[in-house]
Amino acid sequence: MKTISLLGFVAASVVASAAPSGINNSAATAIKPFRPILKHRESFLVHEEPIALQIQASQLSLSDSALVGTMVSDELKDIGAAVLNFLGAQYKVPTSNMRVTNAYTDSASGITHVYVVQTVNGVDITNAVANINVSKDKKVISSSQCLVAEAVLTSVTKESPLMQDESDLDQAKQALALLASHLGVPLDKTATGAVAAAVVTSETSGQTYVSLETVPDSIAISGTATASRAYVQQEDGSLVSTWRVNVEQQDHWWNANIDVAGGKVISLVDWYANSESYYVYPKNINSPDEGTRKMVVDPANTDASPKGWVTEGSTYGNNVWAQSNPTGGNNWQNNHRPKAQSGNVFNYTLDLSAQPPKYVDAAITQLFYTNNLMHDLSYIYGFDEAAGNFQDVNYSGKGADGDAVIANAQDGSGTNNANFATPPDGQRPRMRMYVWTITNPRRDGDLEQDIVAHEYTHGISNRLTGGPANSDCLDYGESGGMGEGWSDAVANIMRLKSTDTHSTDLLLGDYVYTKTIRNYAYSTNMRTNPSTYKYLDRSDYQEVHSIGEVWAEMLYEVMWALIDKNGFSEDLFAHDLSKGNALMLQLLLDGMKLQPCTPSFIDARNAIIQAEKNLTGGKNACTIWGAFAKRGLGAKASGSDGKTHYEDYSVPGGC
Ligand SMILES: *[C@@H]1O[C@H](CO)[C@@H](O)[C@H](O)[C@H]1NC(C)=O
Ligand SMILES: *[C@@H]1O[C@H](CO)[C@@H](O)[C@H](O)[C@H]1NC(C)=O
Ligand SMILES: *[C@@H]1O[C@H](CO)[C@@H](O)[C@H](O)[C@H]1NC(C)=O
Ligand SMILES: *[C@@H]1O[C@H](CO)[C@@H](O)[C@H](O)[C@H]1NC(C)=O
Ligand SMILES: CC(=O)N[C@H]1CO[C@H](CO)[C@@H](O)[C@@H]1O
Ligand SMILES: [Ca+2]
Ligand SMILES: [Zn+2]
Repeated sequence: MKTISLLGFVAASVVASAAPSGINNSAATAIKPFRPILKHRESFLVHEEPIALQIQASQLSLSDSALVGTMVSDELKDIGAAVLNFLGAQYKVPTSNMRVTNAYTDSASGITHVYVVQTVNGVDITNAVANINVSKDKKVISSSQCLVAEAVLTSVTKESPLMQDESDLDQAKQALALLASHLGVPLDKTATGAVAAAVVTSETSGQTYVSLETVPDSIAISGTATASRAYVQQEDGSLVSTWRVNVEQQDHWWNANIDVAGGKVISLVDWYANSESYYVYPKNINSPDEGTRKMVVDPANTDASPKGWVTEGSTYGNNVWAQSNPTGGNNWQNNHRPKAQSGNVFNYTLDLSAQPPKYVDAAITQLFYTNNLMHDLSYIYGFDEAAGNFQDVNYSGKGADGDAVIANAQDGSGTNNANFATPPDGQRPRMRMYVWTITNPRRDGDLEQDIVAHEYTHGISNRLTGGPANSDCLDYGESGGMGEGWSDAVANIMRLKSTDTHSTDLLLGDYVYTKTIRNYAYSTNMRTNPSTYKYLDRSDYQEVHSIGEVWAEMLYEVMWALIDKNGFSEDLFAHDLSKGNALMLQLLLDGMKLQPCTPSFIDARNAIIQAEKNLTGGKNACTIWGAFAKRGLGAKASGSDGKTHYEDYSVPGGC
């Protein structure tokens, strides 16, 4: 493994050590909400022909408990009753086994929303629900439901829904104890015995539940919890009788369903916004030069990061551990990380007129955010677990795990640079971001997306070229140069805006360095950026960053040619491959997987052409050839490391 830096002219002084051992497994063990994924859940139905409800004013003999309480008008009650009849007829389920939990008419749209839950033995089946939308003229315009079939309902043994005796109170306590173990704060027998339990009837809802008192603080901050009877349908639609236990902790408010007989937690919901918020420069703002920070809520992509980005309350999670490292040393596990406010809110002051150490928490947050963005984006485009990506836990079971990125903000081992070290799959890569001394106050690379994107892309290209286990494929010469080039190219794709045109030039590192850190701006104008294939023969173009600049410029041409032909996607995360910029990113990653170890420019170009052929059947082949040919890497170009590079400006026959 070697450490690859952003710039050629500053050598990185510290070589990354092998993956540290003894890593905390907390990313894997954090308590996360879950629920049965119902196989029979019906997707949201919009009724093209709205279905008229049979409203029979006040004539339906529904028991009071089937309708919501005092806030509901007679008209809503009639609609509610008619909705229950509609569901009963439509899905062949007994209306006596349903109740309306809410019904209200939206004052703007005039649509009435009716929410229904199924019941058995007078107890709610918490996840057997239906939502029905009713138009002003009392027609069902749309609906969704995951109701339990009648046969399942009748199979449930009759039992008393009310908790009247000692054995019920005891079960409620056992349910609390089972939840406590699940939450990692077990209650022993004595502590369970010390919990006081009593049956209470709510004055507002009339519902009966067990109130649990003298609960240890570790489980419930208030010392109290509640438990009530419920049923839950499992993935296959069968029912399990549960206790629904509600406890509030410091940073969570759990509502759990516990199968006491089976000794396990069936579902777990966190009423605390199970969310993550970051006050950061969002993905369309490359640096402080382009705009201000915003609160970004729940940015994690659910395919790429199904359990979110944050493990718990600080800047570490399954994809990246971000921390400061002012000494520049090799330790990182116990380095400083900002602590989030309750509910994973990361919001720290950033005064750009101060020196970077003054805003280190904002910097670490930004670095954490951008690394996770890179993880999710590259995952969507095929740098996933099987392809050797960077994750502590590989949810698919594919690829090697235990290799989330170590990302050091304001690392003290250097200045005016950044670097990334990529060991093989299963070992942690390390990103080090430095402070830049060009300006006063100094500027922090953590705040500049193109720099972080450049570094992360070293990880992508190294793991994808030659397979996840081989990190030795992009070492020096043309392949090492293209390693730099792909990193600039991905940074460019990410920062391009819908308002940009051919006359927009992109300057890598322009926030920290105040101008481009490369020889030329990235531009489709031959005068602004004259780089061509022949440059690889120049004595001043033997260093990887210079070679990479030529490659990135060619890719910049390809990107624009694809955008010209196919249009621009505002959101790369939508993975809309019919658009030029998204297609470009896809072809780059696909090409990396196809190309050989230590590829030449010609190999890498051919891999991109082949990837495109495989993806679209070659619809853009001539477009891509044209863009490469513009910079001298046309059909008859030849050359490789140690050999003369012959330019060619032609495209293959047939184009
Ligand atoms: C109707 O209800 C569904 C949930 O079942 C909801 O997602 C949808 O937005 C509602 N439609 C209208 C038109 O209000
Ligand atoms: C490791 O986990 C423990 C709790 O299990 C936690 O206190 C500690 O901070 C974790 N280490 C890191 C580096 O976050
Ligand atoms: C961020 O925190 C500051 C206080 O430090 C607060 O004034 C501001 O409203 C918060 N911003 C957001 C978007 O929550
Ligand atoms: C070719 O494309 C198909 C989908 O069109 C994809 O499944 C396959 O992985 C691709 N193969 C290569 C070698 O890129
Ligand atoms: C090859 C490898 O390490 N696979 C692991 C992927 O992750 C799963 C779950 O974390 C492990 O069980 C596998 O061993
Ligand atoms: Ca991995
Ligand atoms: Zn680099």
